[in-house]
Amino acid sequence: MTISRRSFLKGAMAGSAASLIGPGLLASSALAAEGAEVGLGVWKTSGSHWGALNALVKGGKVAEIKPFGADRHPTEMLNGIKGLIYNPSRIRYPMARLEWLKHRQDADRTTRGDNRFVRLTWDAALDLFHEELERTQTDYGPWALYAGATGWRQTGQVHSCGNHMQRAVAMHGHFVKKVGDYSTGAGQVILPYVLGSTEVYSQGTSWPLILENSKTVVLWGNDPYKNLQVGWNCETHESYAYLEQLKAKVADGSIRVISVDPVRTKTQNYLGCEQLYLNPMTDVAFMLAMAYTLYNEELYSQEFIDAYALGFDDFIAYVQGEGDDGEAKTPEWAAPICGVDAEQIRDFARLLAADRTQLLFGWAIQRQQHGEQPYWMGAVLATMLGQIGLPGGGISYGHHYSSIGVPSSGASAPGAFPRNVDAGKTPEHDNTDFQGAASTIPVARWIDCLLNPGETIQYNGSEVVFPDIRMCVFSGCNPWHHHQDHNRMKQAFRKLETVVTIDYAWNATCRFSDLVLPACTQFERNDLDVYGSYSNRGVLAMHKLVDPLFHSRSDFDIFTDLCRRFGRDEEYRQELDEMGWVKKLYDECREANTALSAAPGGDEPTSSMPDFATFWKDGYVDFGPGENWVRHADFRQAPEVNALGTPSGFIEISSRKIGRYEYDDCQAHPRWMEKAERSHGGPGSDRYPLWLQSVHPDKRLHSQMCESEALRATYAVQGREPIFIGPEDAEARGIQDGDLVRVYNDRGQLLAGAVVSDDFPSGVVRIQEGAWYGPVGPEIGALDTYGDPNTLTLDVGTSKLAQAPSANTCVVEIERFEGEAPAVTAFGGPITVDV
Ligand SMILES: Nc1nc2c(c(=O)[nH]1)N[C@H]1C(S)=C(S)[C@@H](COP(=O)(O)OP(=O)(O)OC[C@H]3O[C@@H](n4cnc5c(=O)[nH]c(N)nc54)[C@H](O)[C@@H]3O)O[C@H]1N2
Ligand SMILES: Nc1nc2c(c(=O)[nH]1)N[C@H]1C(S)=C(S)[C@@H](COP(=O)(O)OP(=O)(O)OC[C@H]3O[C@@H](n4cnc5c(=O)[nH]c(N)nc54)[C@H](O)[C@@H]3O)O[C@H]1N2
Ligand SMILES: [Mo]
Repeated sequence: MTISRRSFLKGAMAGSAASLIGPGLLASSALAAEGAEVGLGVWKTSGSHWGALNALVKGGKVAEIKPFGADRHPTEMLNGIKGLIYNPSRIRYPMARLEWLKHRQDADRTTRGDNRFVRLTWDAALDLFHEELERTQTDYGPWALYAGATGWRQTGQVHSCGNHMQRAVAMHGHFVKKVGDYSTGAGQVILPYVLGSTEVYSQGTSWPLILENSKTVVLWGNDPYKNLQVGWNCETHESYAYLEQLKAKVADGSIRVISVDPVRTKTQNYLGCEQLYLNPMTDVAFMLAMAYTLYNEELYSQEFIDAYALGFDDFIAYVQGEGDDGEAKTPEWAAPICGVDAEQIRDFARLLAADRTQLLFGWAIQRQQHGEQPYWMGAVLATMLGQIGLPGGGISYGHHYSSIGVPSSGASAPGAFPRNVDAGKTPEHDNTDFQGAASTIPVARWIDCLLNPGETIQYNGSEVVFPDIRMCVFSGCNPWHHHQDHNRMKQAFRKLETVVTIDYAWNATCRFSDLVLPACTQFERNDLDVYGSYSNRGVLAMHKLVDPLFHSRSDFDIFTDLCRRFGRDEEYRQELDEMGWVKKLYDECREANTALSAAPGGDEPTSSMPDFATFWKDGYVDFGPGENWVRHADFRQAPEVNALGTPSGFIEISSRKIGRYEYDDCQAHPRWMEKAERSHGGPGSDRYPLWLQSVHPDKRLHSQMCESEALRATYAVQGREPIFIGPEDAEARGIQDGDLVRVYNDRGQLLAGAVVSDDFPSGVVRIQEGAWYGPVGPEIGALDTYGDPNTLTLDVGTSKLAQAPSANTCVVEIERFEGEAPAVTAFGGPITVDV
């Protein structure tokens, strides 16, 4: 790693002004003043999805990272940050794909993915980007351009990179956008029909009230101890203090925690709680049998249903066997499907009805085919139990995410750099003719769209006609990790004339692009963000730690320069520079909070935030803790006044509206439906008997940090992504811990390193999502050398309702890999060639 001369000189010169605070003091006081550098370097404040932090910068290089003082439960992933900045996969220069540079739209697209690229100057690269936008708008119009970025761009409200890309591209012309996301695609569409809001992104009942009131807590397909390590804003991990208290209550028997999960999770091992195993993807069968038990043993609350819900009769008729299928959903019916004894199903239903029960659902069970159903069914069970709106009762769909459940401060959070064209302005190409096709597509169906332009699909009660996309722009997302079935993606990408990617890491999306622009990381620019995520505990200064590495630039800078090419750079940045924006967002936030804290009746504020200079010097402003809160308490108190956002205002156990859509795969009430493929005796299990779950990684944020070498070394096996497998399945295949294995199905094949673990039952294996895709070559079907599970996953919509991703519906087979293994191709950047 070389340090640029510019940053070295800057460091050397800054050394003359003396200011030094010892690291010990910093860590305890959480303060980090902007200071000059001498001897031991200077500590600065910054923040990330992995946590707010303090960084020691020495000689123009980040030397050490420590958690922010307010973070009492920092994640080990902080150790990966230095390796995220300094690693061989950083994008150094603007690059163009060799074939594409020579022949542009006439280039051979079957070589896309061969990773051969030519280095460009910034001017040449941005000219090309602009030319391609021009050509696409002129030759085809807005329906040919897809710029619906979706992904985990780094923290920082000024540099929110998806906003930068979309604003700049929108100032040039209109384009196809997306609706929904990969996280909660099914949940956020079904739950508004049932509970009146997406629920998944809503604040949940406060942890202290759960700890105080719940007798039973059910973690349903939910691993918060693993997944709370990262947050959408700069985390401070306050939830972990509550998990610690929960652990104590499990130990002294005052709360029973049960994890309904095929796998023994990290949370379960931490809490020392119970596991209820069930076969993967069979939750709905299990839950229907619970409903059967609650109903027939009269353990449900008819009173609550009468007062707060609609559509129970149709649903219960189906459960009782009076529906169209004529089959009663008895525990004996469910047992062979879900692999749980009928008596155990009954006992579980009785337990939940016996006392105050909080249901805490994770998101993975809706990231599978028919993912709408378990979420709907969860709401139905909670309604039957009658505890919705009580402290420590009812259902939550978010306590594993971004500090949901930590009381919110109630302060006003800072805004962001705008995503859209300013009001009253129009784009350069103001053509809004999408040729009868949709201008917005369900996010997980974009590969279908590339493969089948003109086709009509159903989505959430309406029809979507796929546009004819020729050009894509990606920023702040890595679709070549996040989307399912990479070999199908290869086929689809052969249709694309131009693919532009802006990133700091040379991941597989760069490999499959035509033009790649190097952004800098968040640690190479100034910004600000919320800390605490959903707790909204305060505002954090994100001080630039070091200068942009190599030829990288901030997204702000890159897109200002792109807009200069059509004469609208000043409009783009609203005549402010980076620090101008940081200050503007801070000052607006300060104003809003001053107004908020004005004493009732008078206009004197009771408190106010310090001025910008003080904030920037101190590194943060603390809003103070929030107050406890109970989800849906207002609805329970006065259902007519505080009606839900459903069509009726009540909880909808059956939905007439959904029924009217007449979808076969999402009907008027929740139902059990067999999956396209399923382990444990389900379809396809004769050839591929193992369920592959691709859950969220313990030591990464998706694909972010996979390139961080020291961190990767703590989990990789023979340099490959681990695949977790139970002892029984390993032994049956002659696989030992540490062996290299080939994992395959009809869609693809990959190499991974076996980790044999008792946490995994027979028929269940895990590769964590976000492993970098590293195919041996551009051919369809090529072996993936590192182990991205999306080489193998199924690319179908959850149903016609949500059309969400079904990544967790996937079966595979595994064999020991014999012979000489090909080298890992995922890391280290492009193969640089001359024209
Ligand atoms: N099989 C399977 N697949 C899944 C999932 C699963 O459970 N199983 N989960 C899905 C879910 S829930 C999600 S949210 C998605 C996540 O999918 P993504 O959000 O696409 O994944 P990330 O790896 O976070 O990708 C973010 C990319 O943005 C880049 N980036 C970060 N900051 C900046 C910036 O400031 N500027 C620029 N230009 N680039 C930046 C990073 O380097 C990285 O390449 O994956 C989905 N895919
Ligand atoms: N460390 C870390 N934390 C993260 C992220 C990350 O990348 N890294 N990503 C963040 C993001 S973007 C998101 S969307 C969330 C994701 O949050 P989730 O989607 O909830 O998380 P997962 O880890 O994929 O899965 C949670 C649990 O579901 C179980 N499960 C899977 N299928 C089934 C099933 O059919 N039935 C049952 N009962 N259980 C099942 C798995 O075994 C696992 O224990 O996490 C967030 N937190
Ligand atoms: Mo997500």
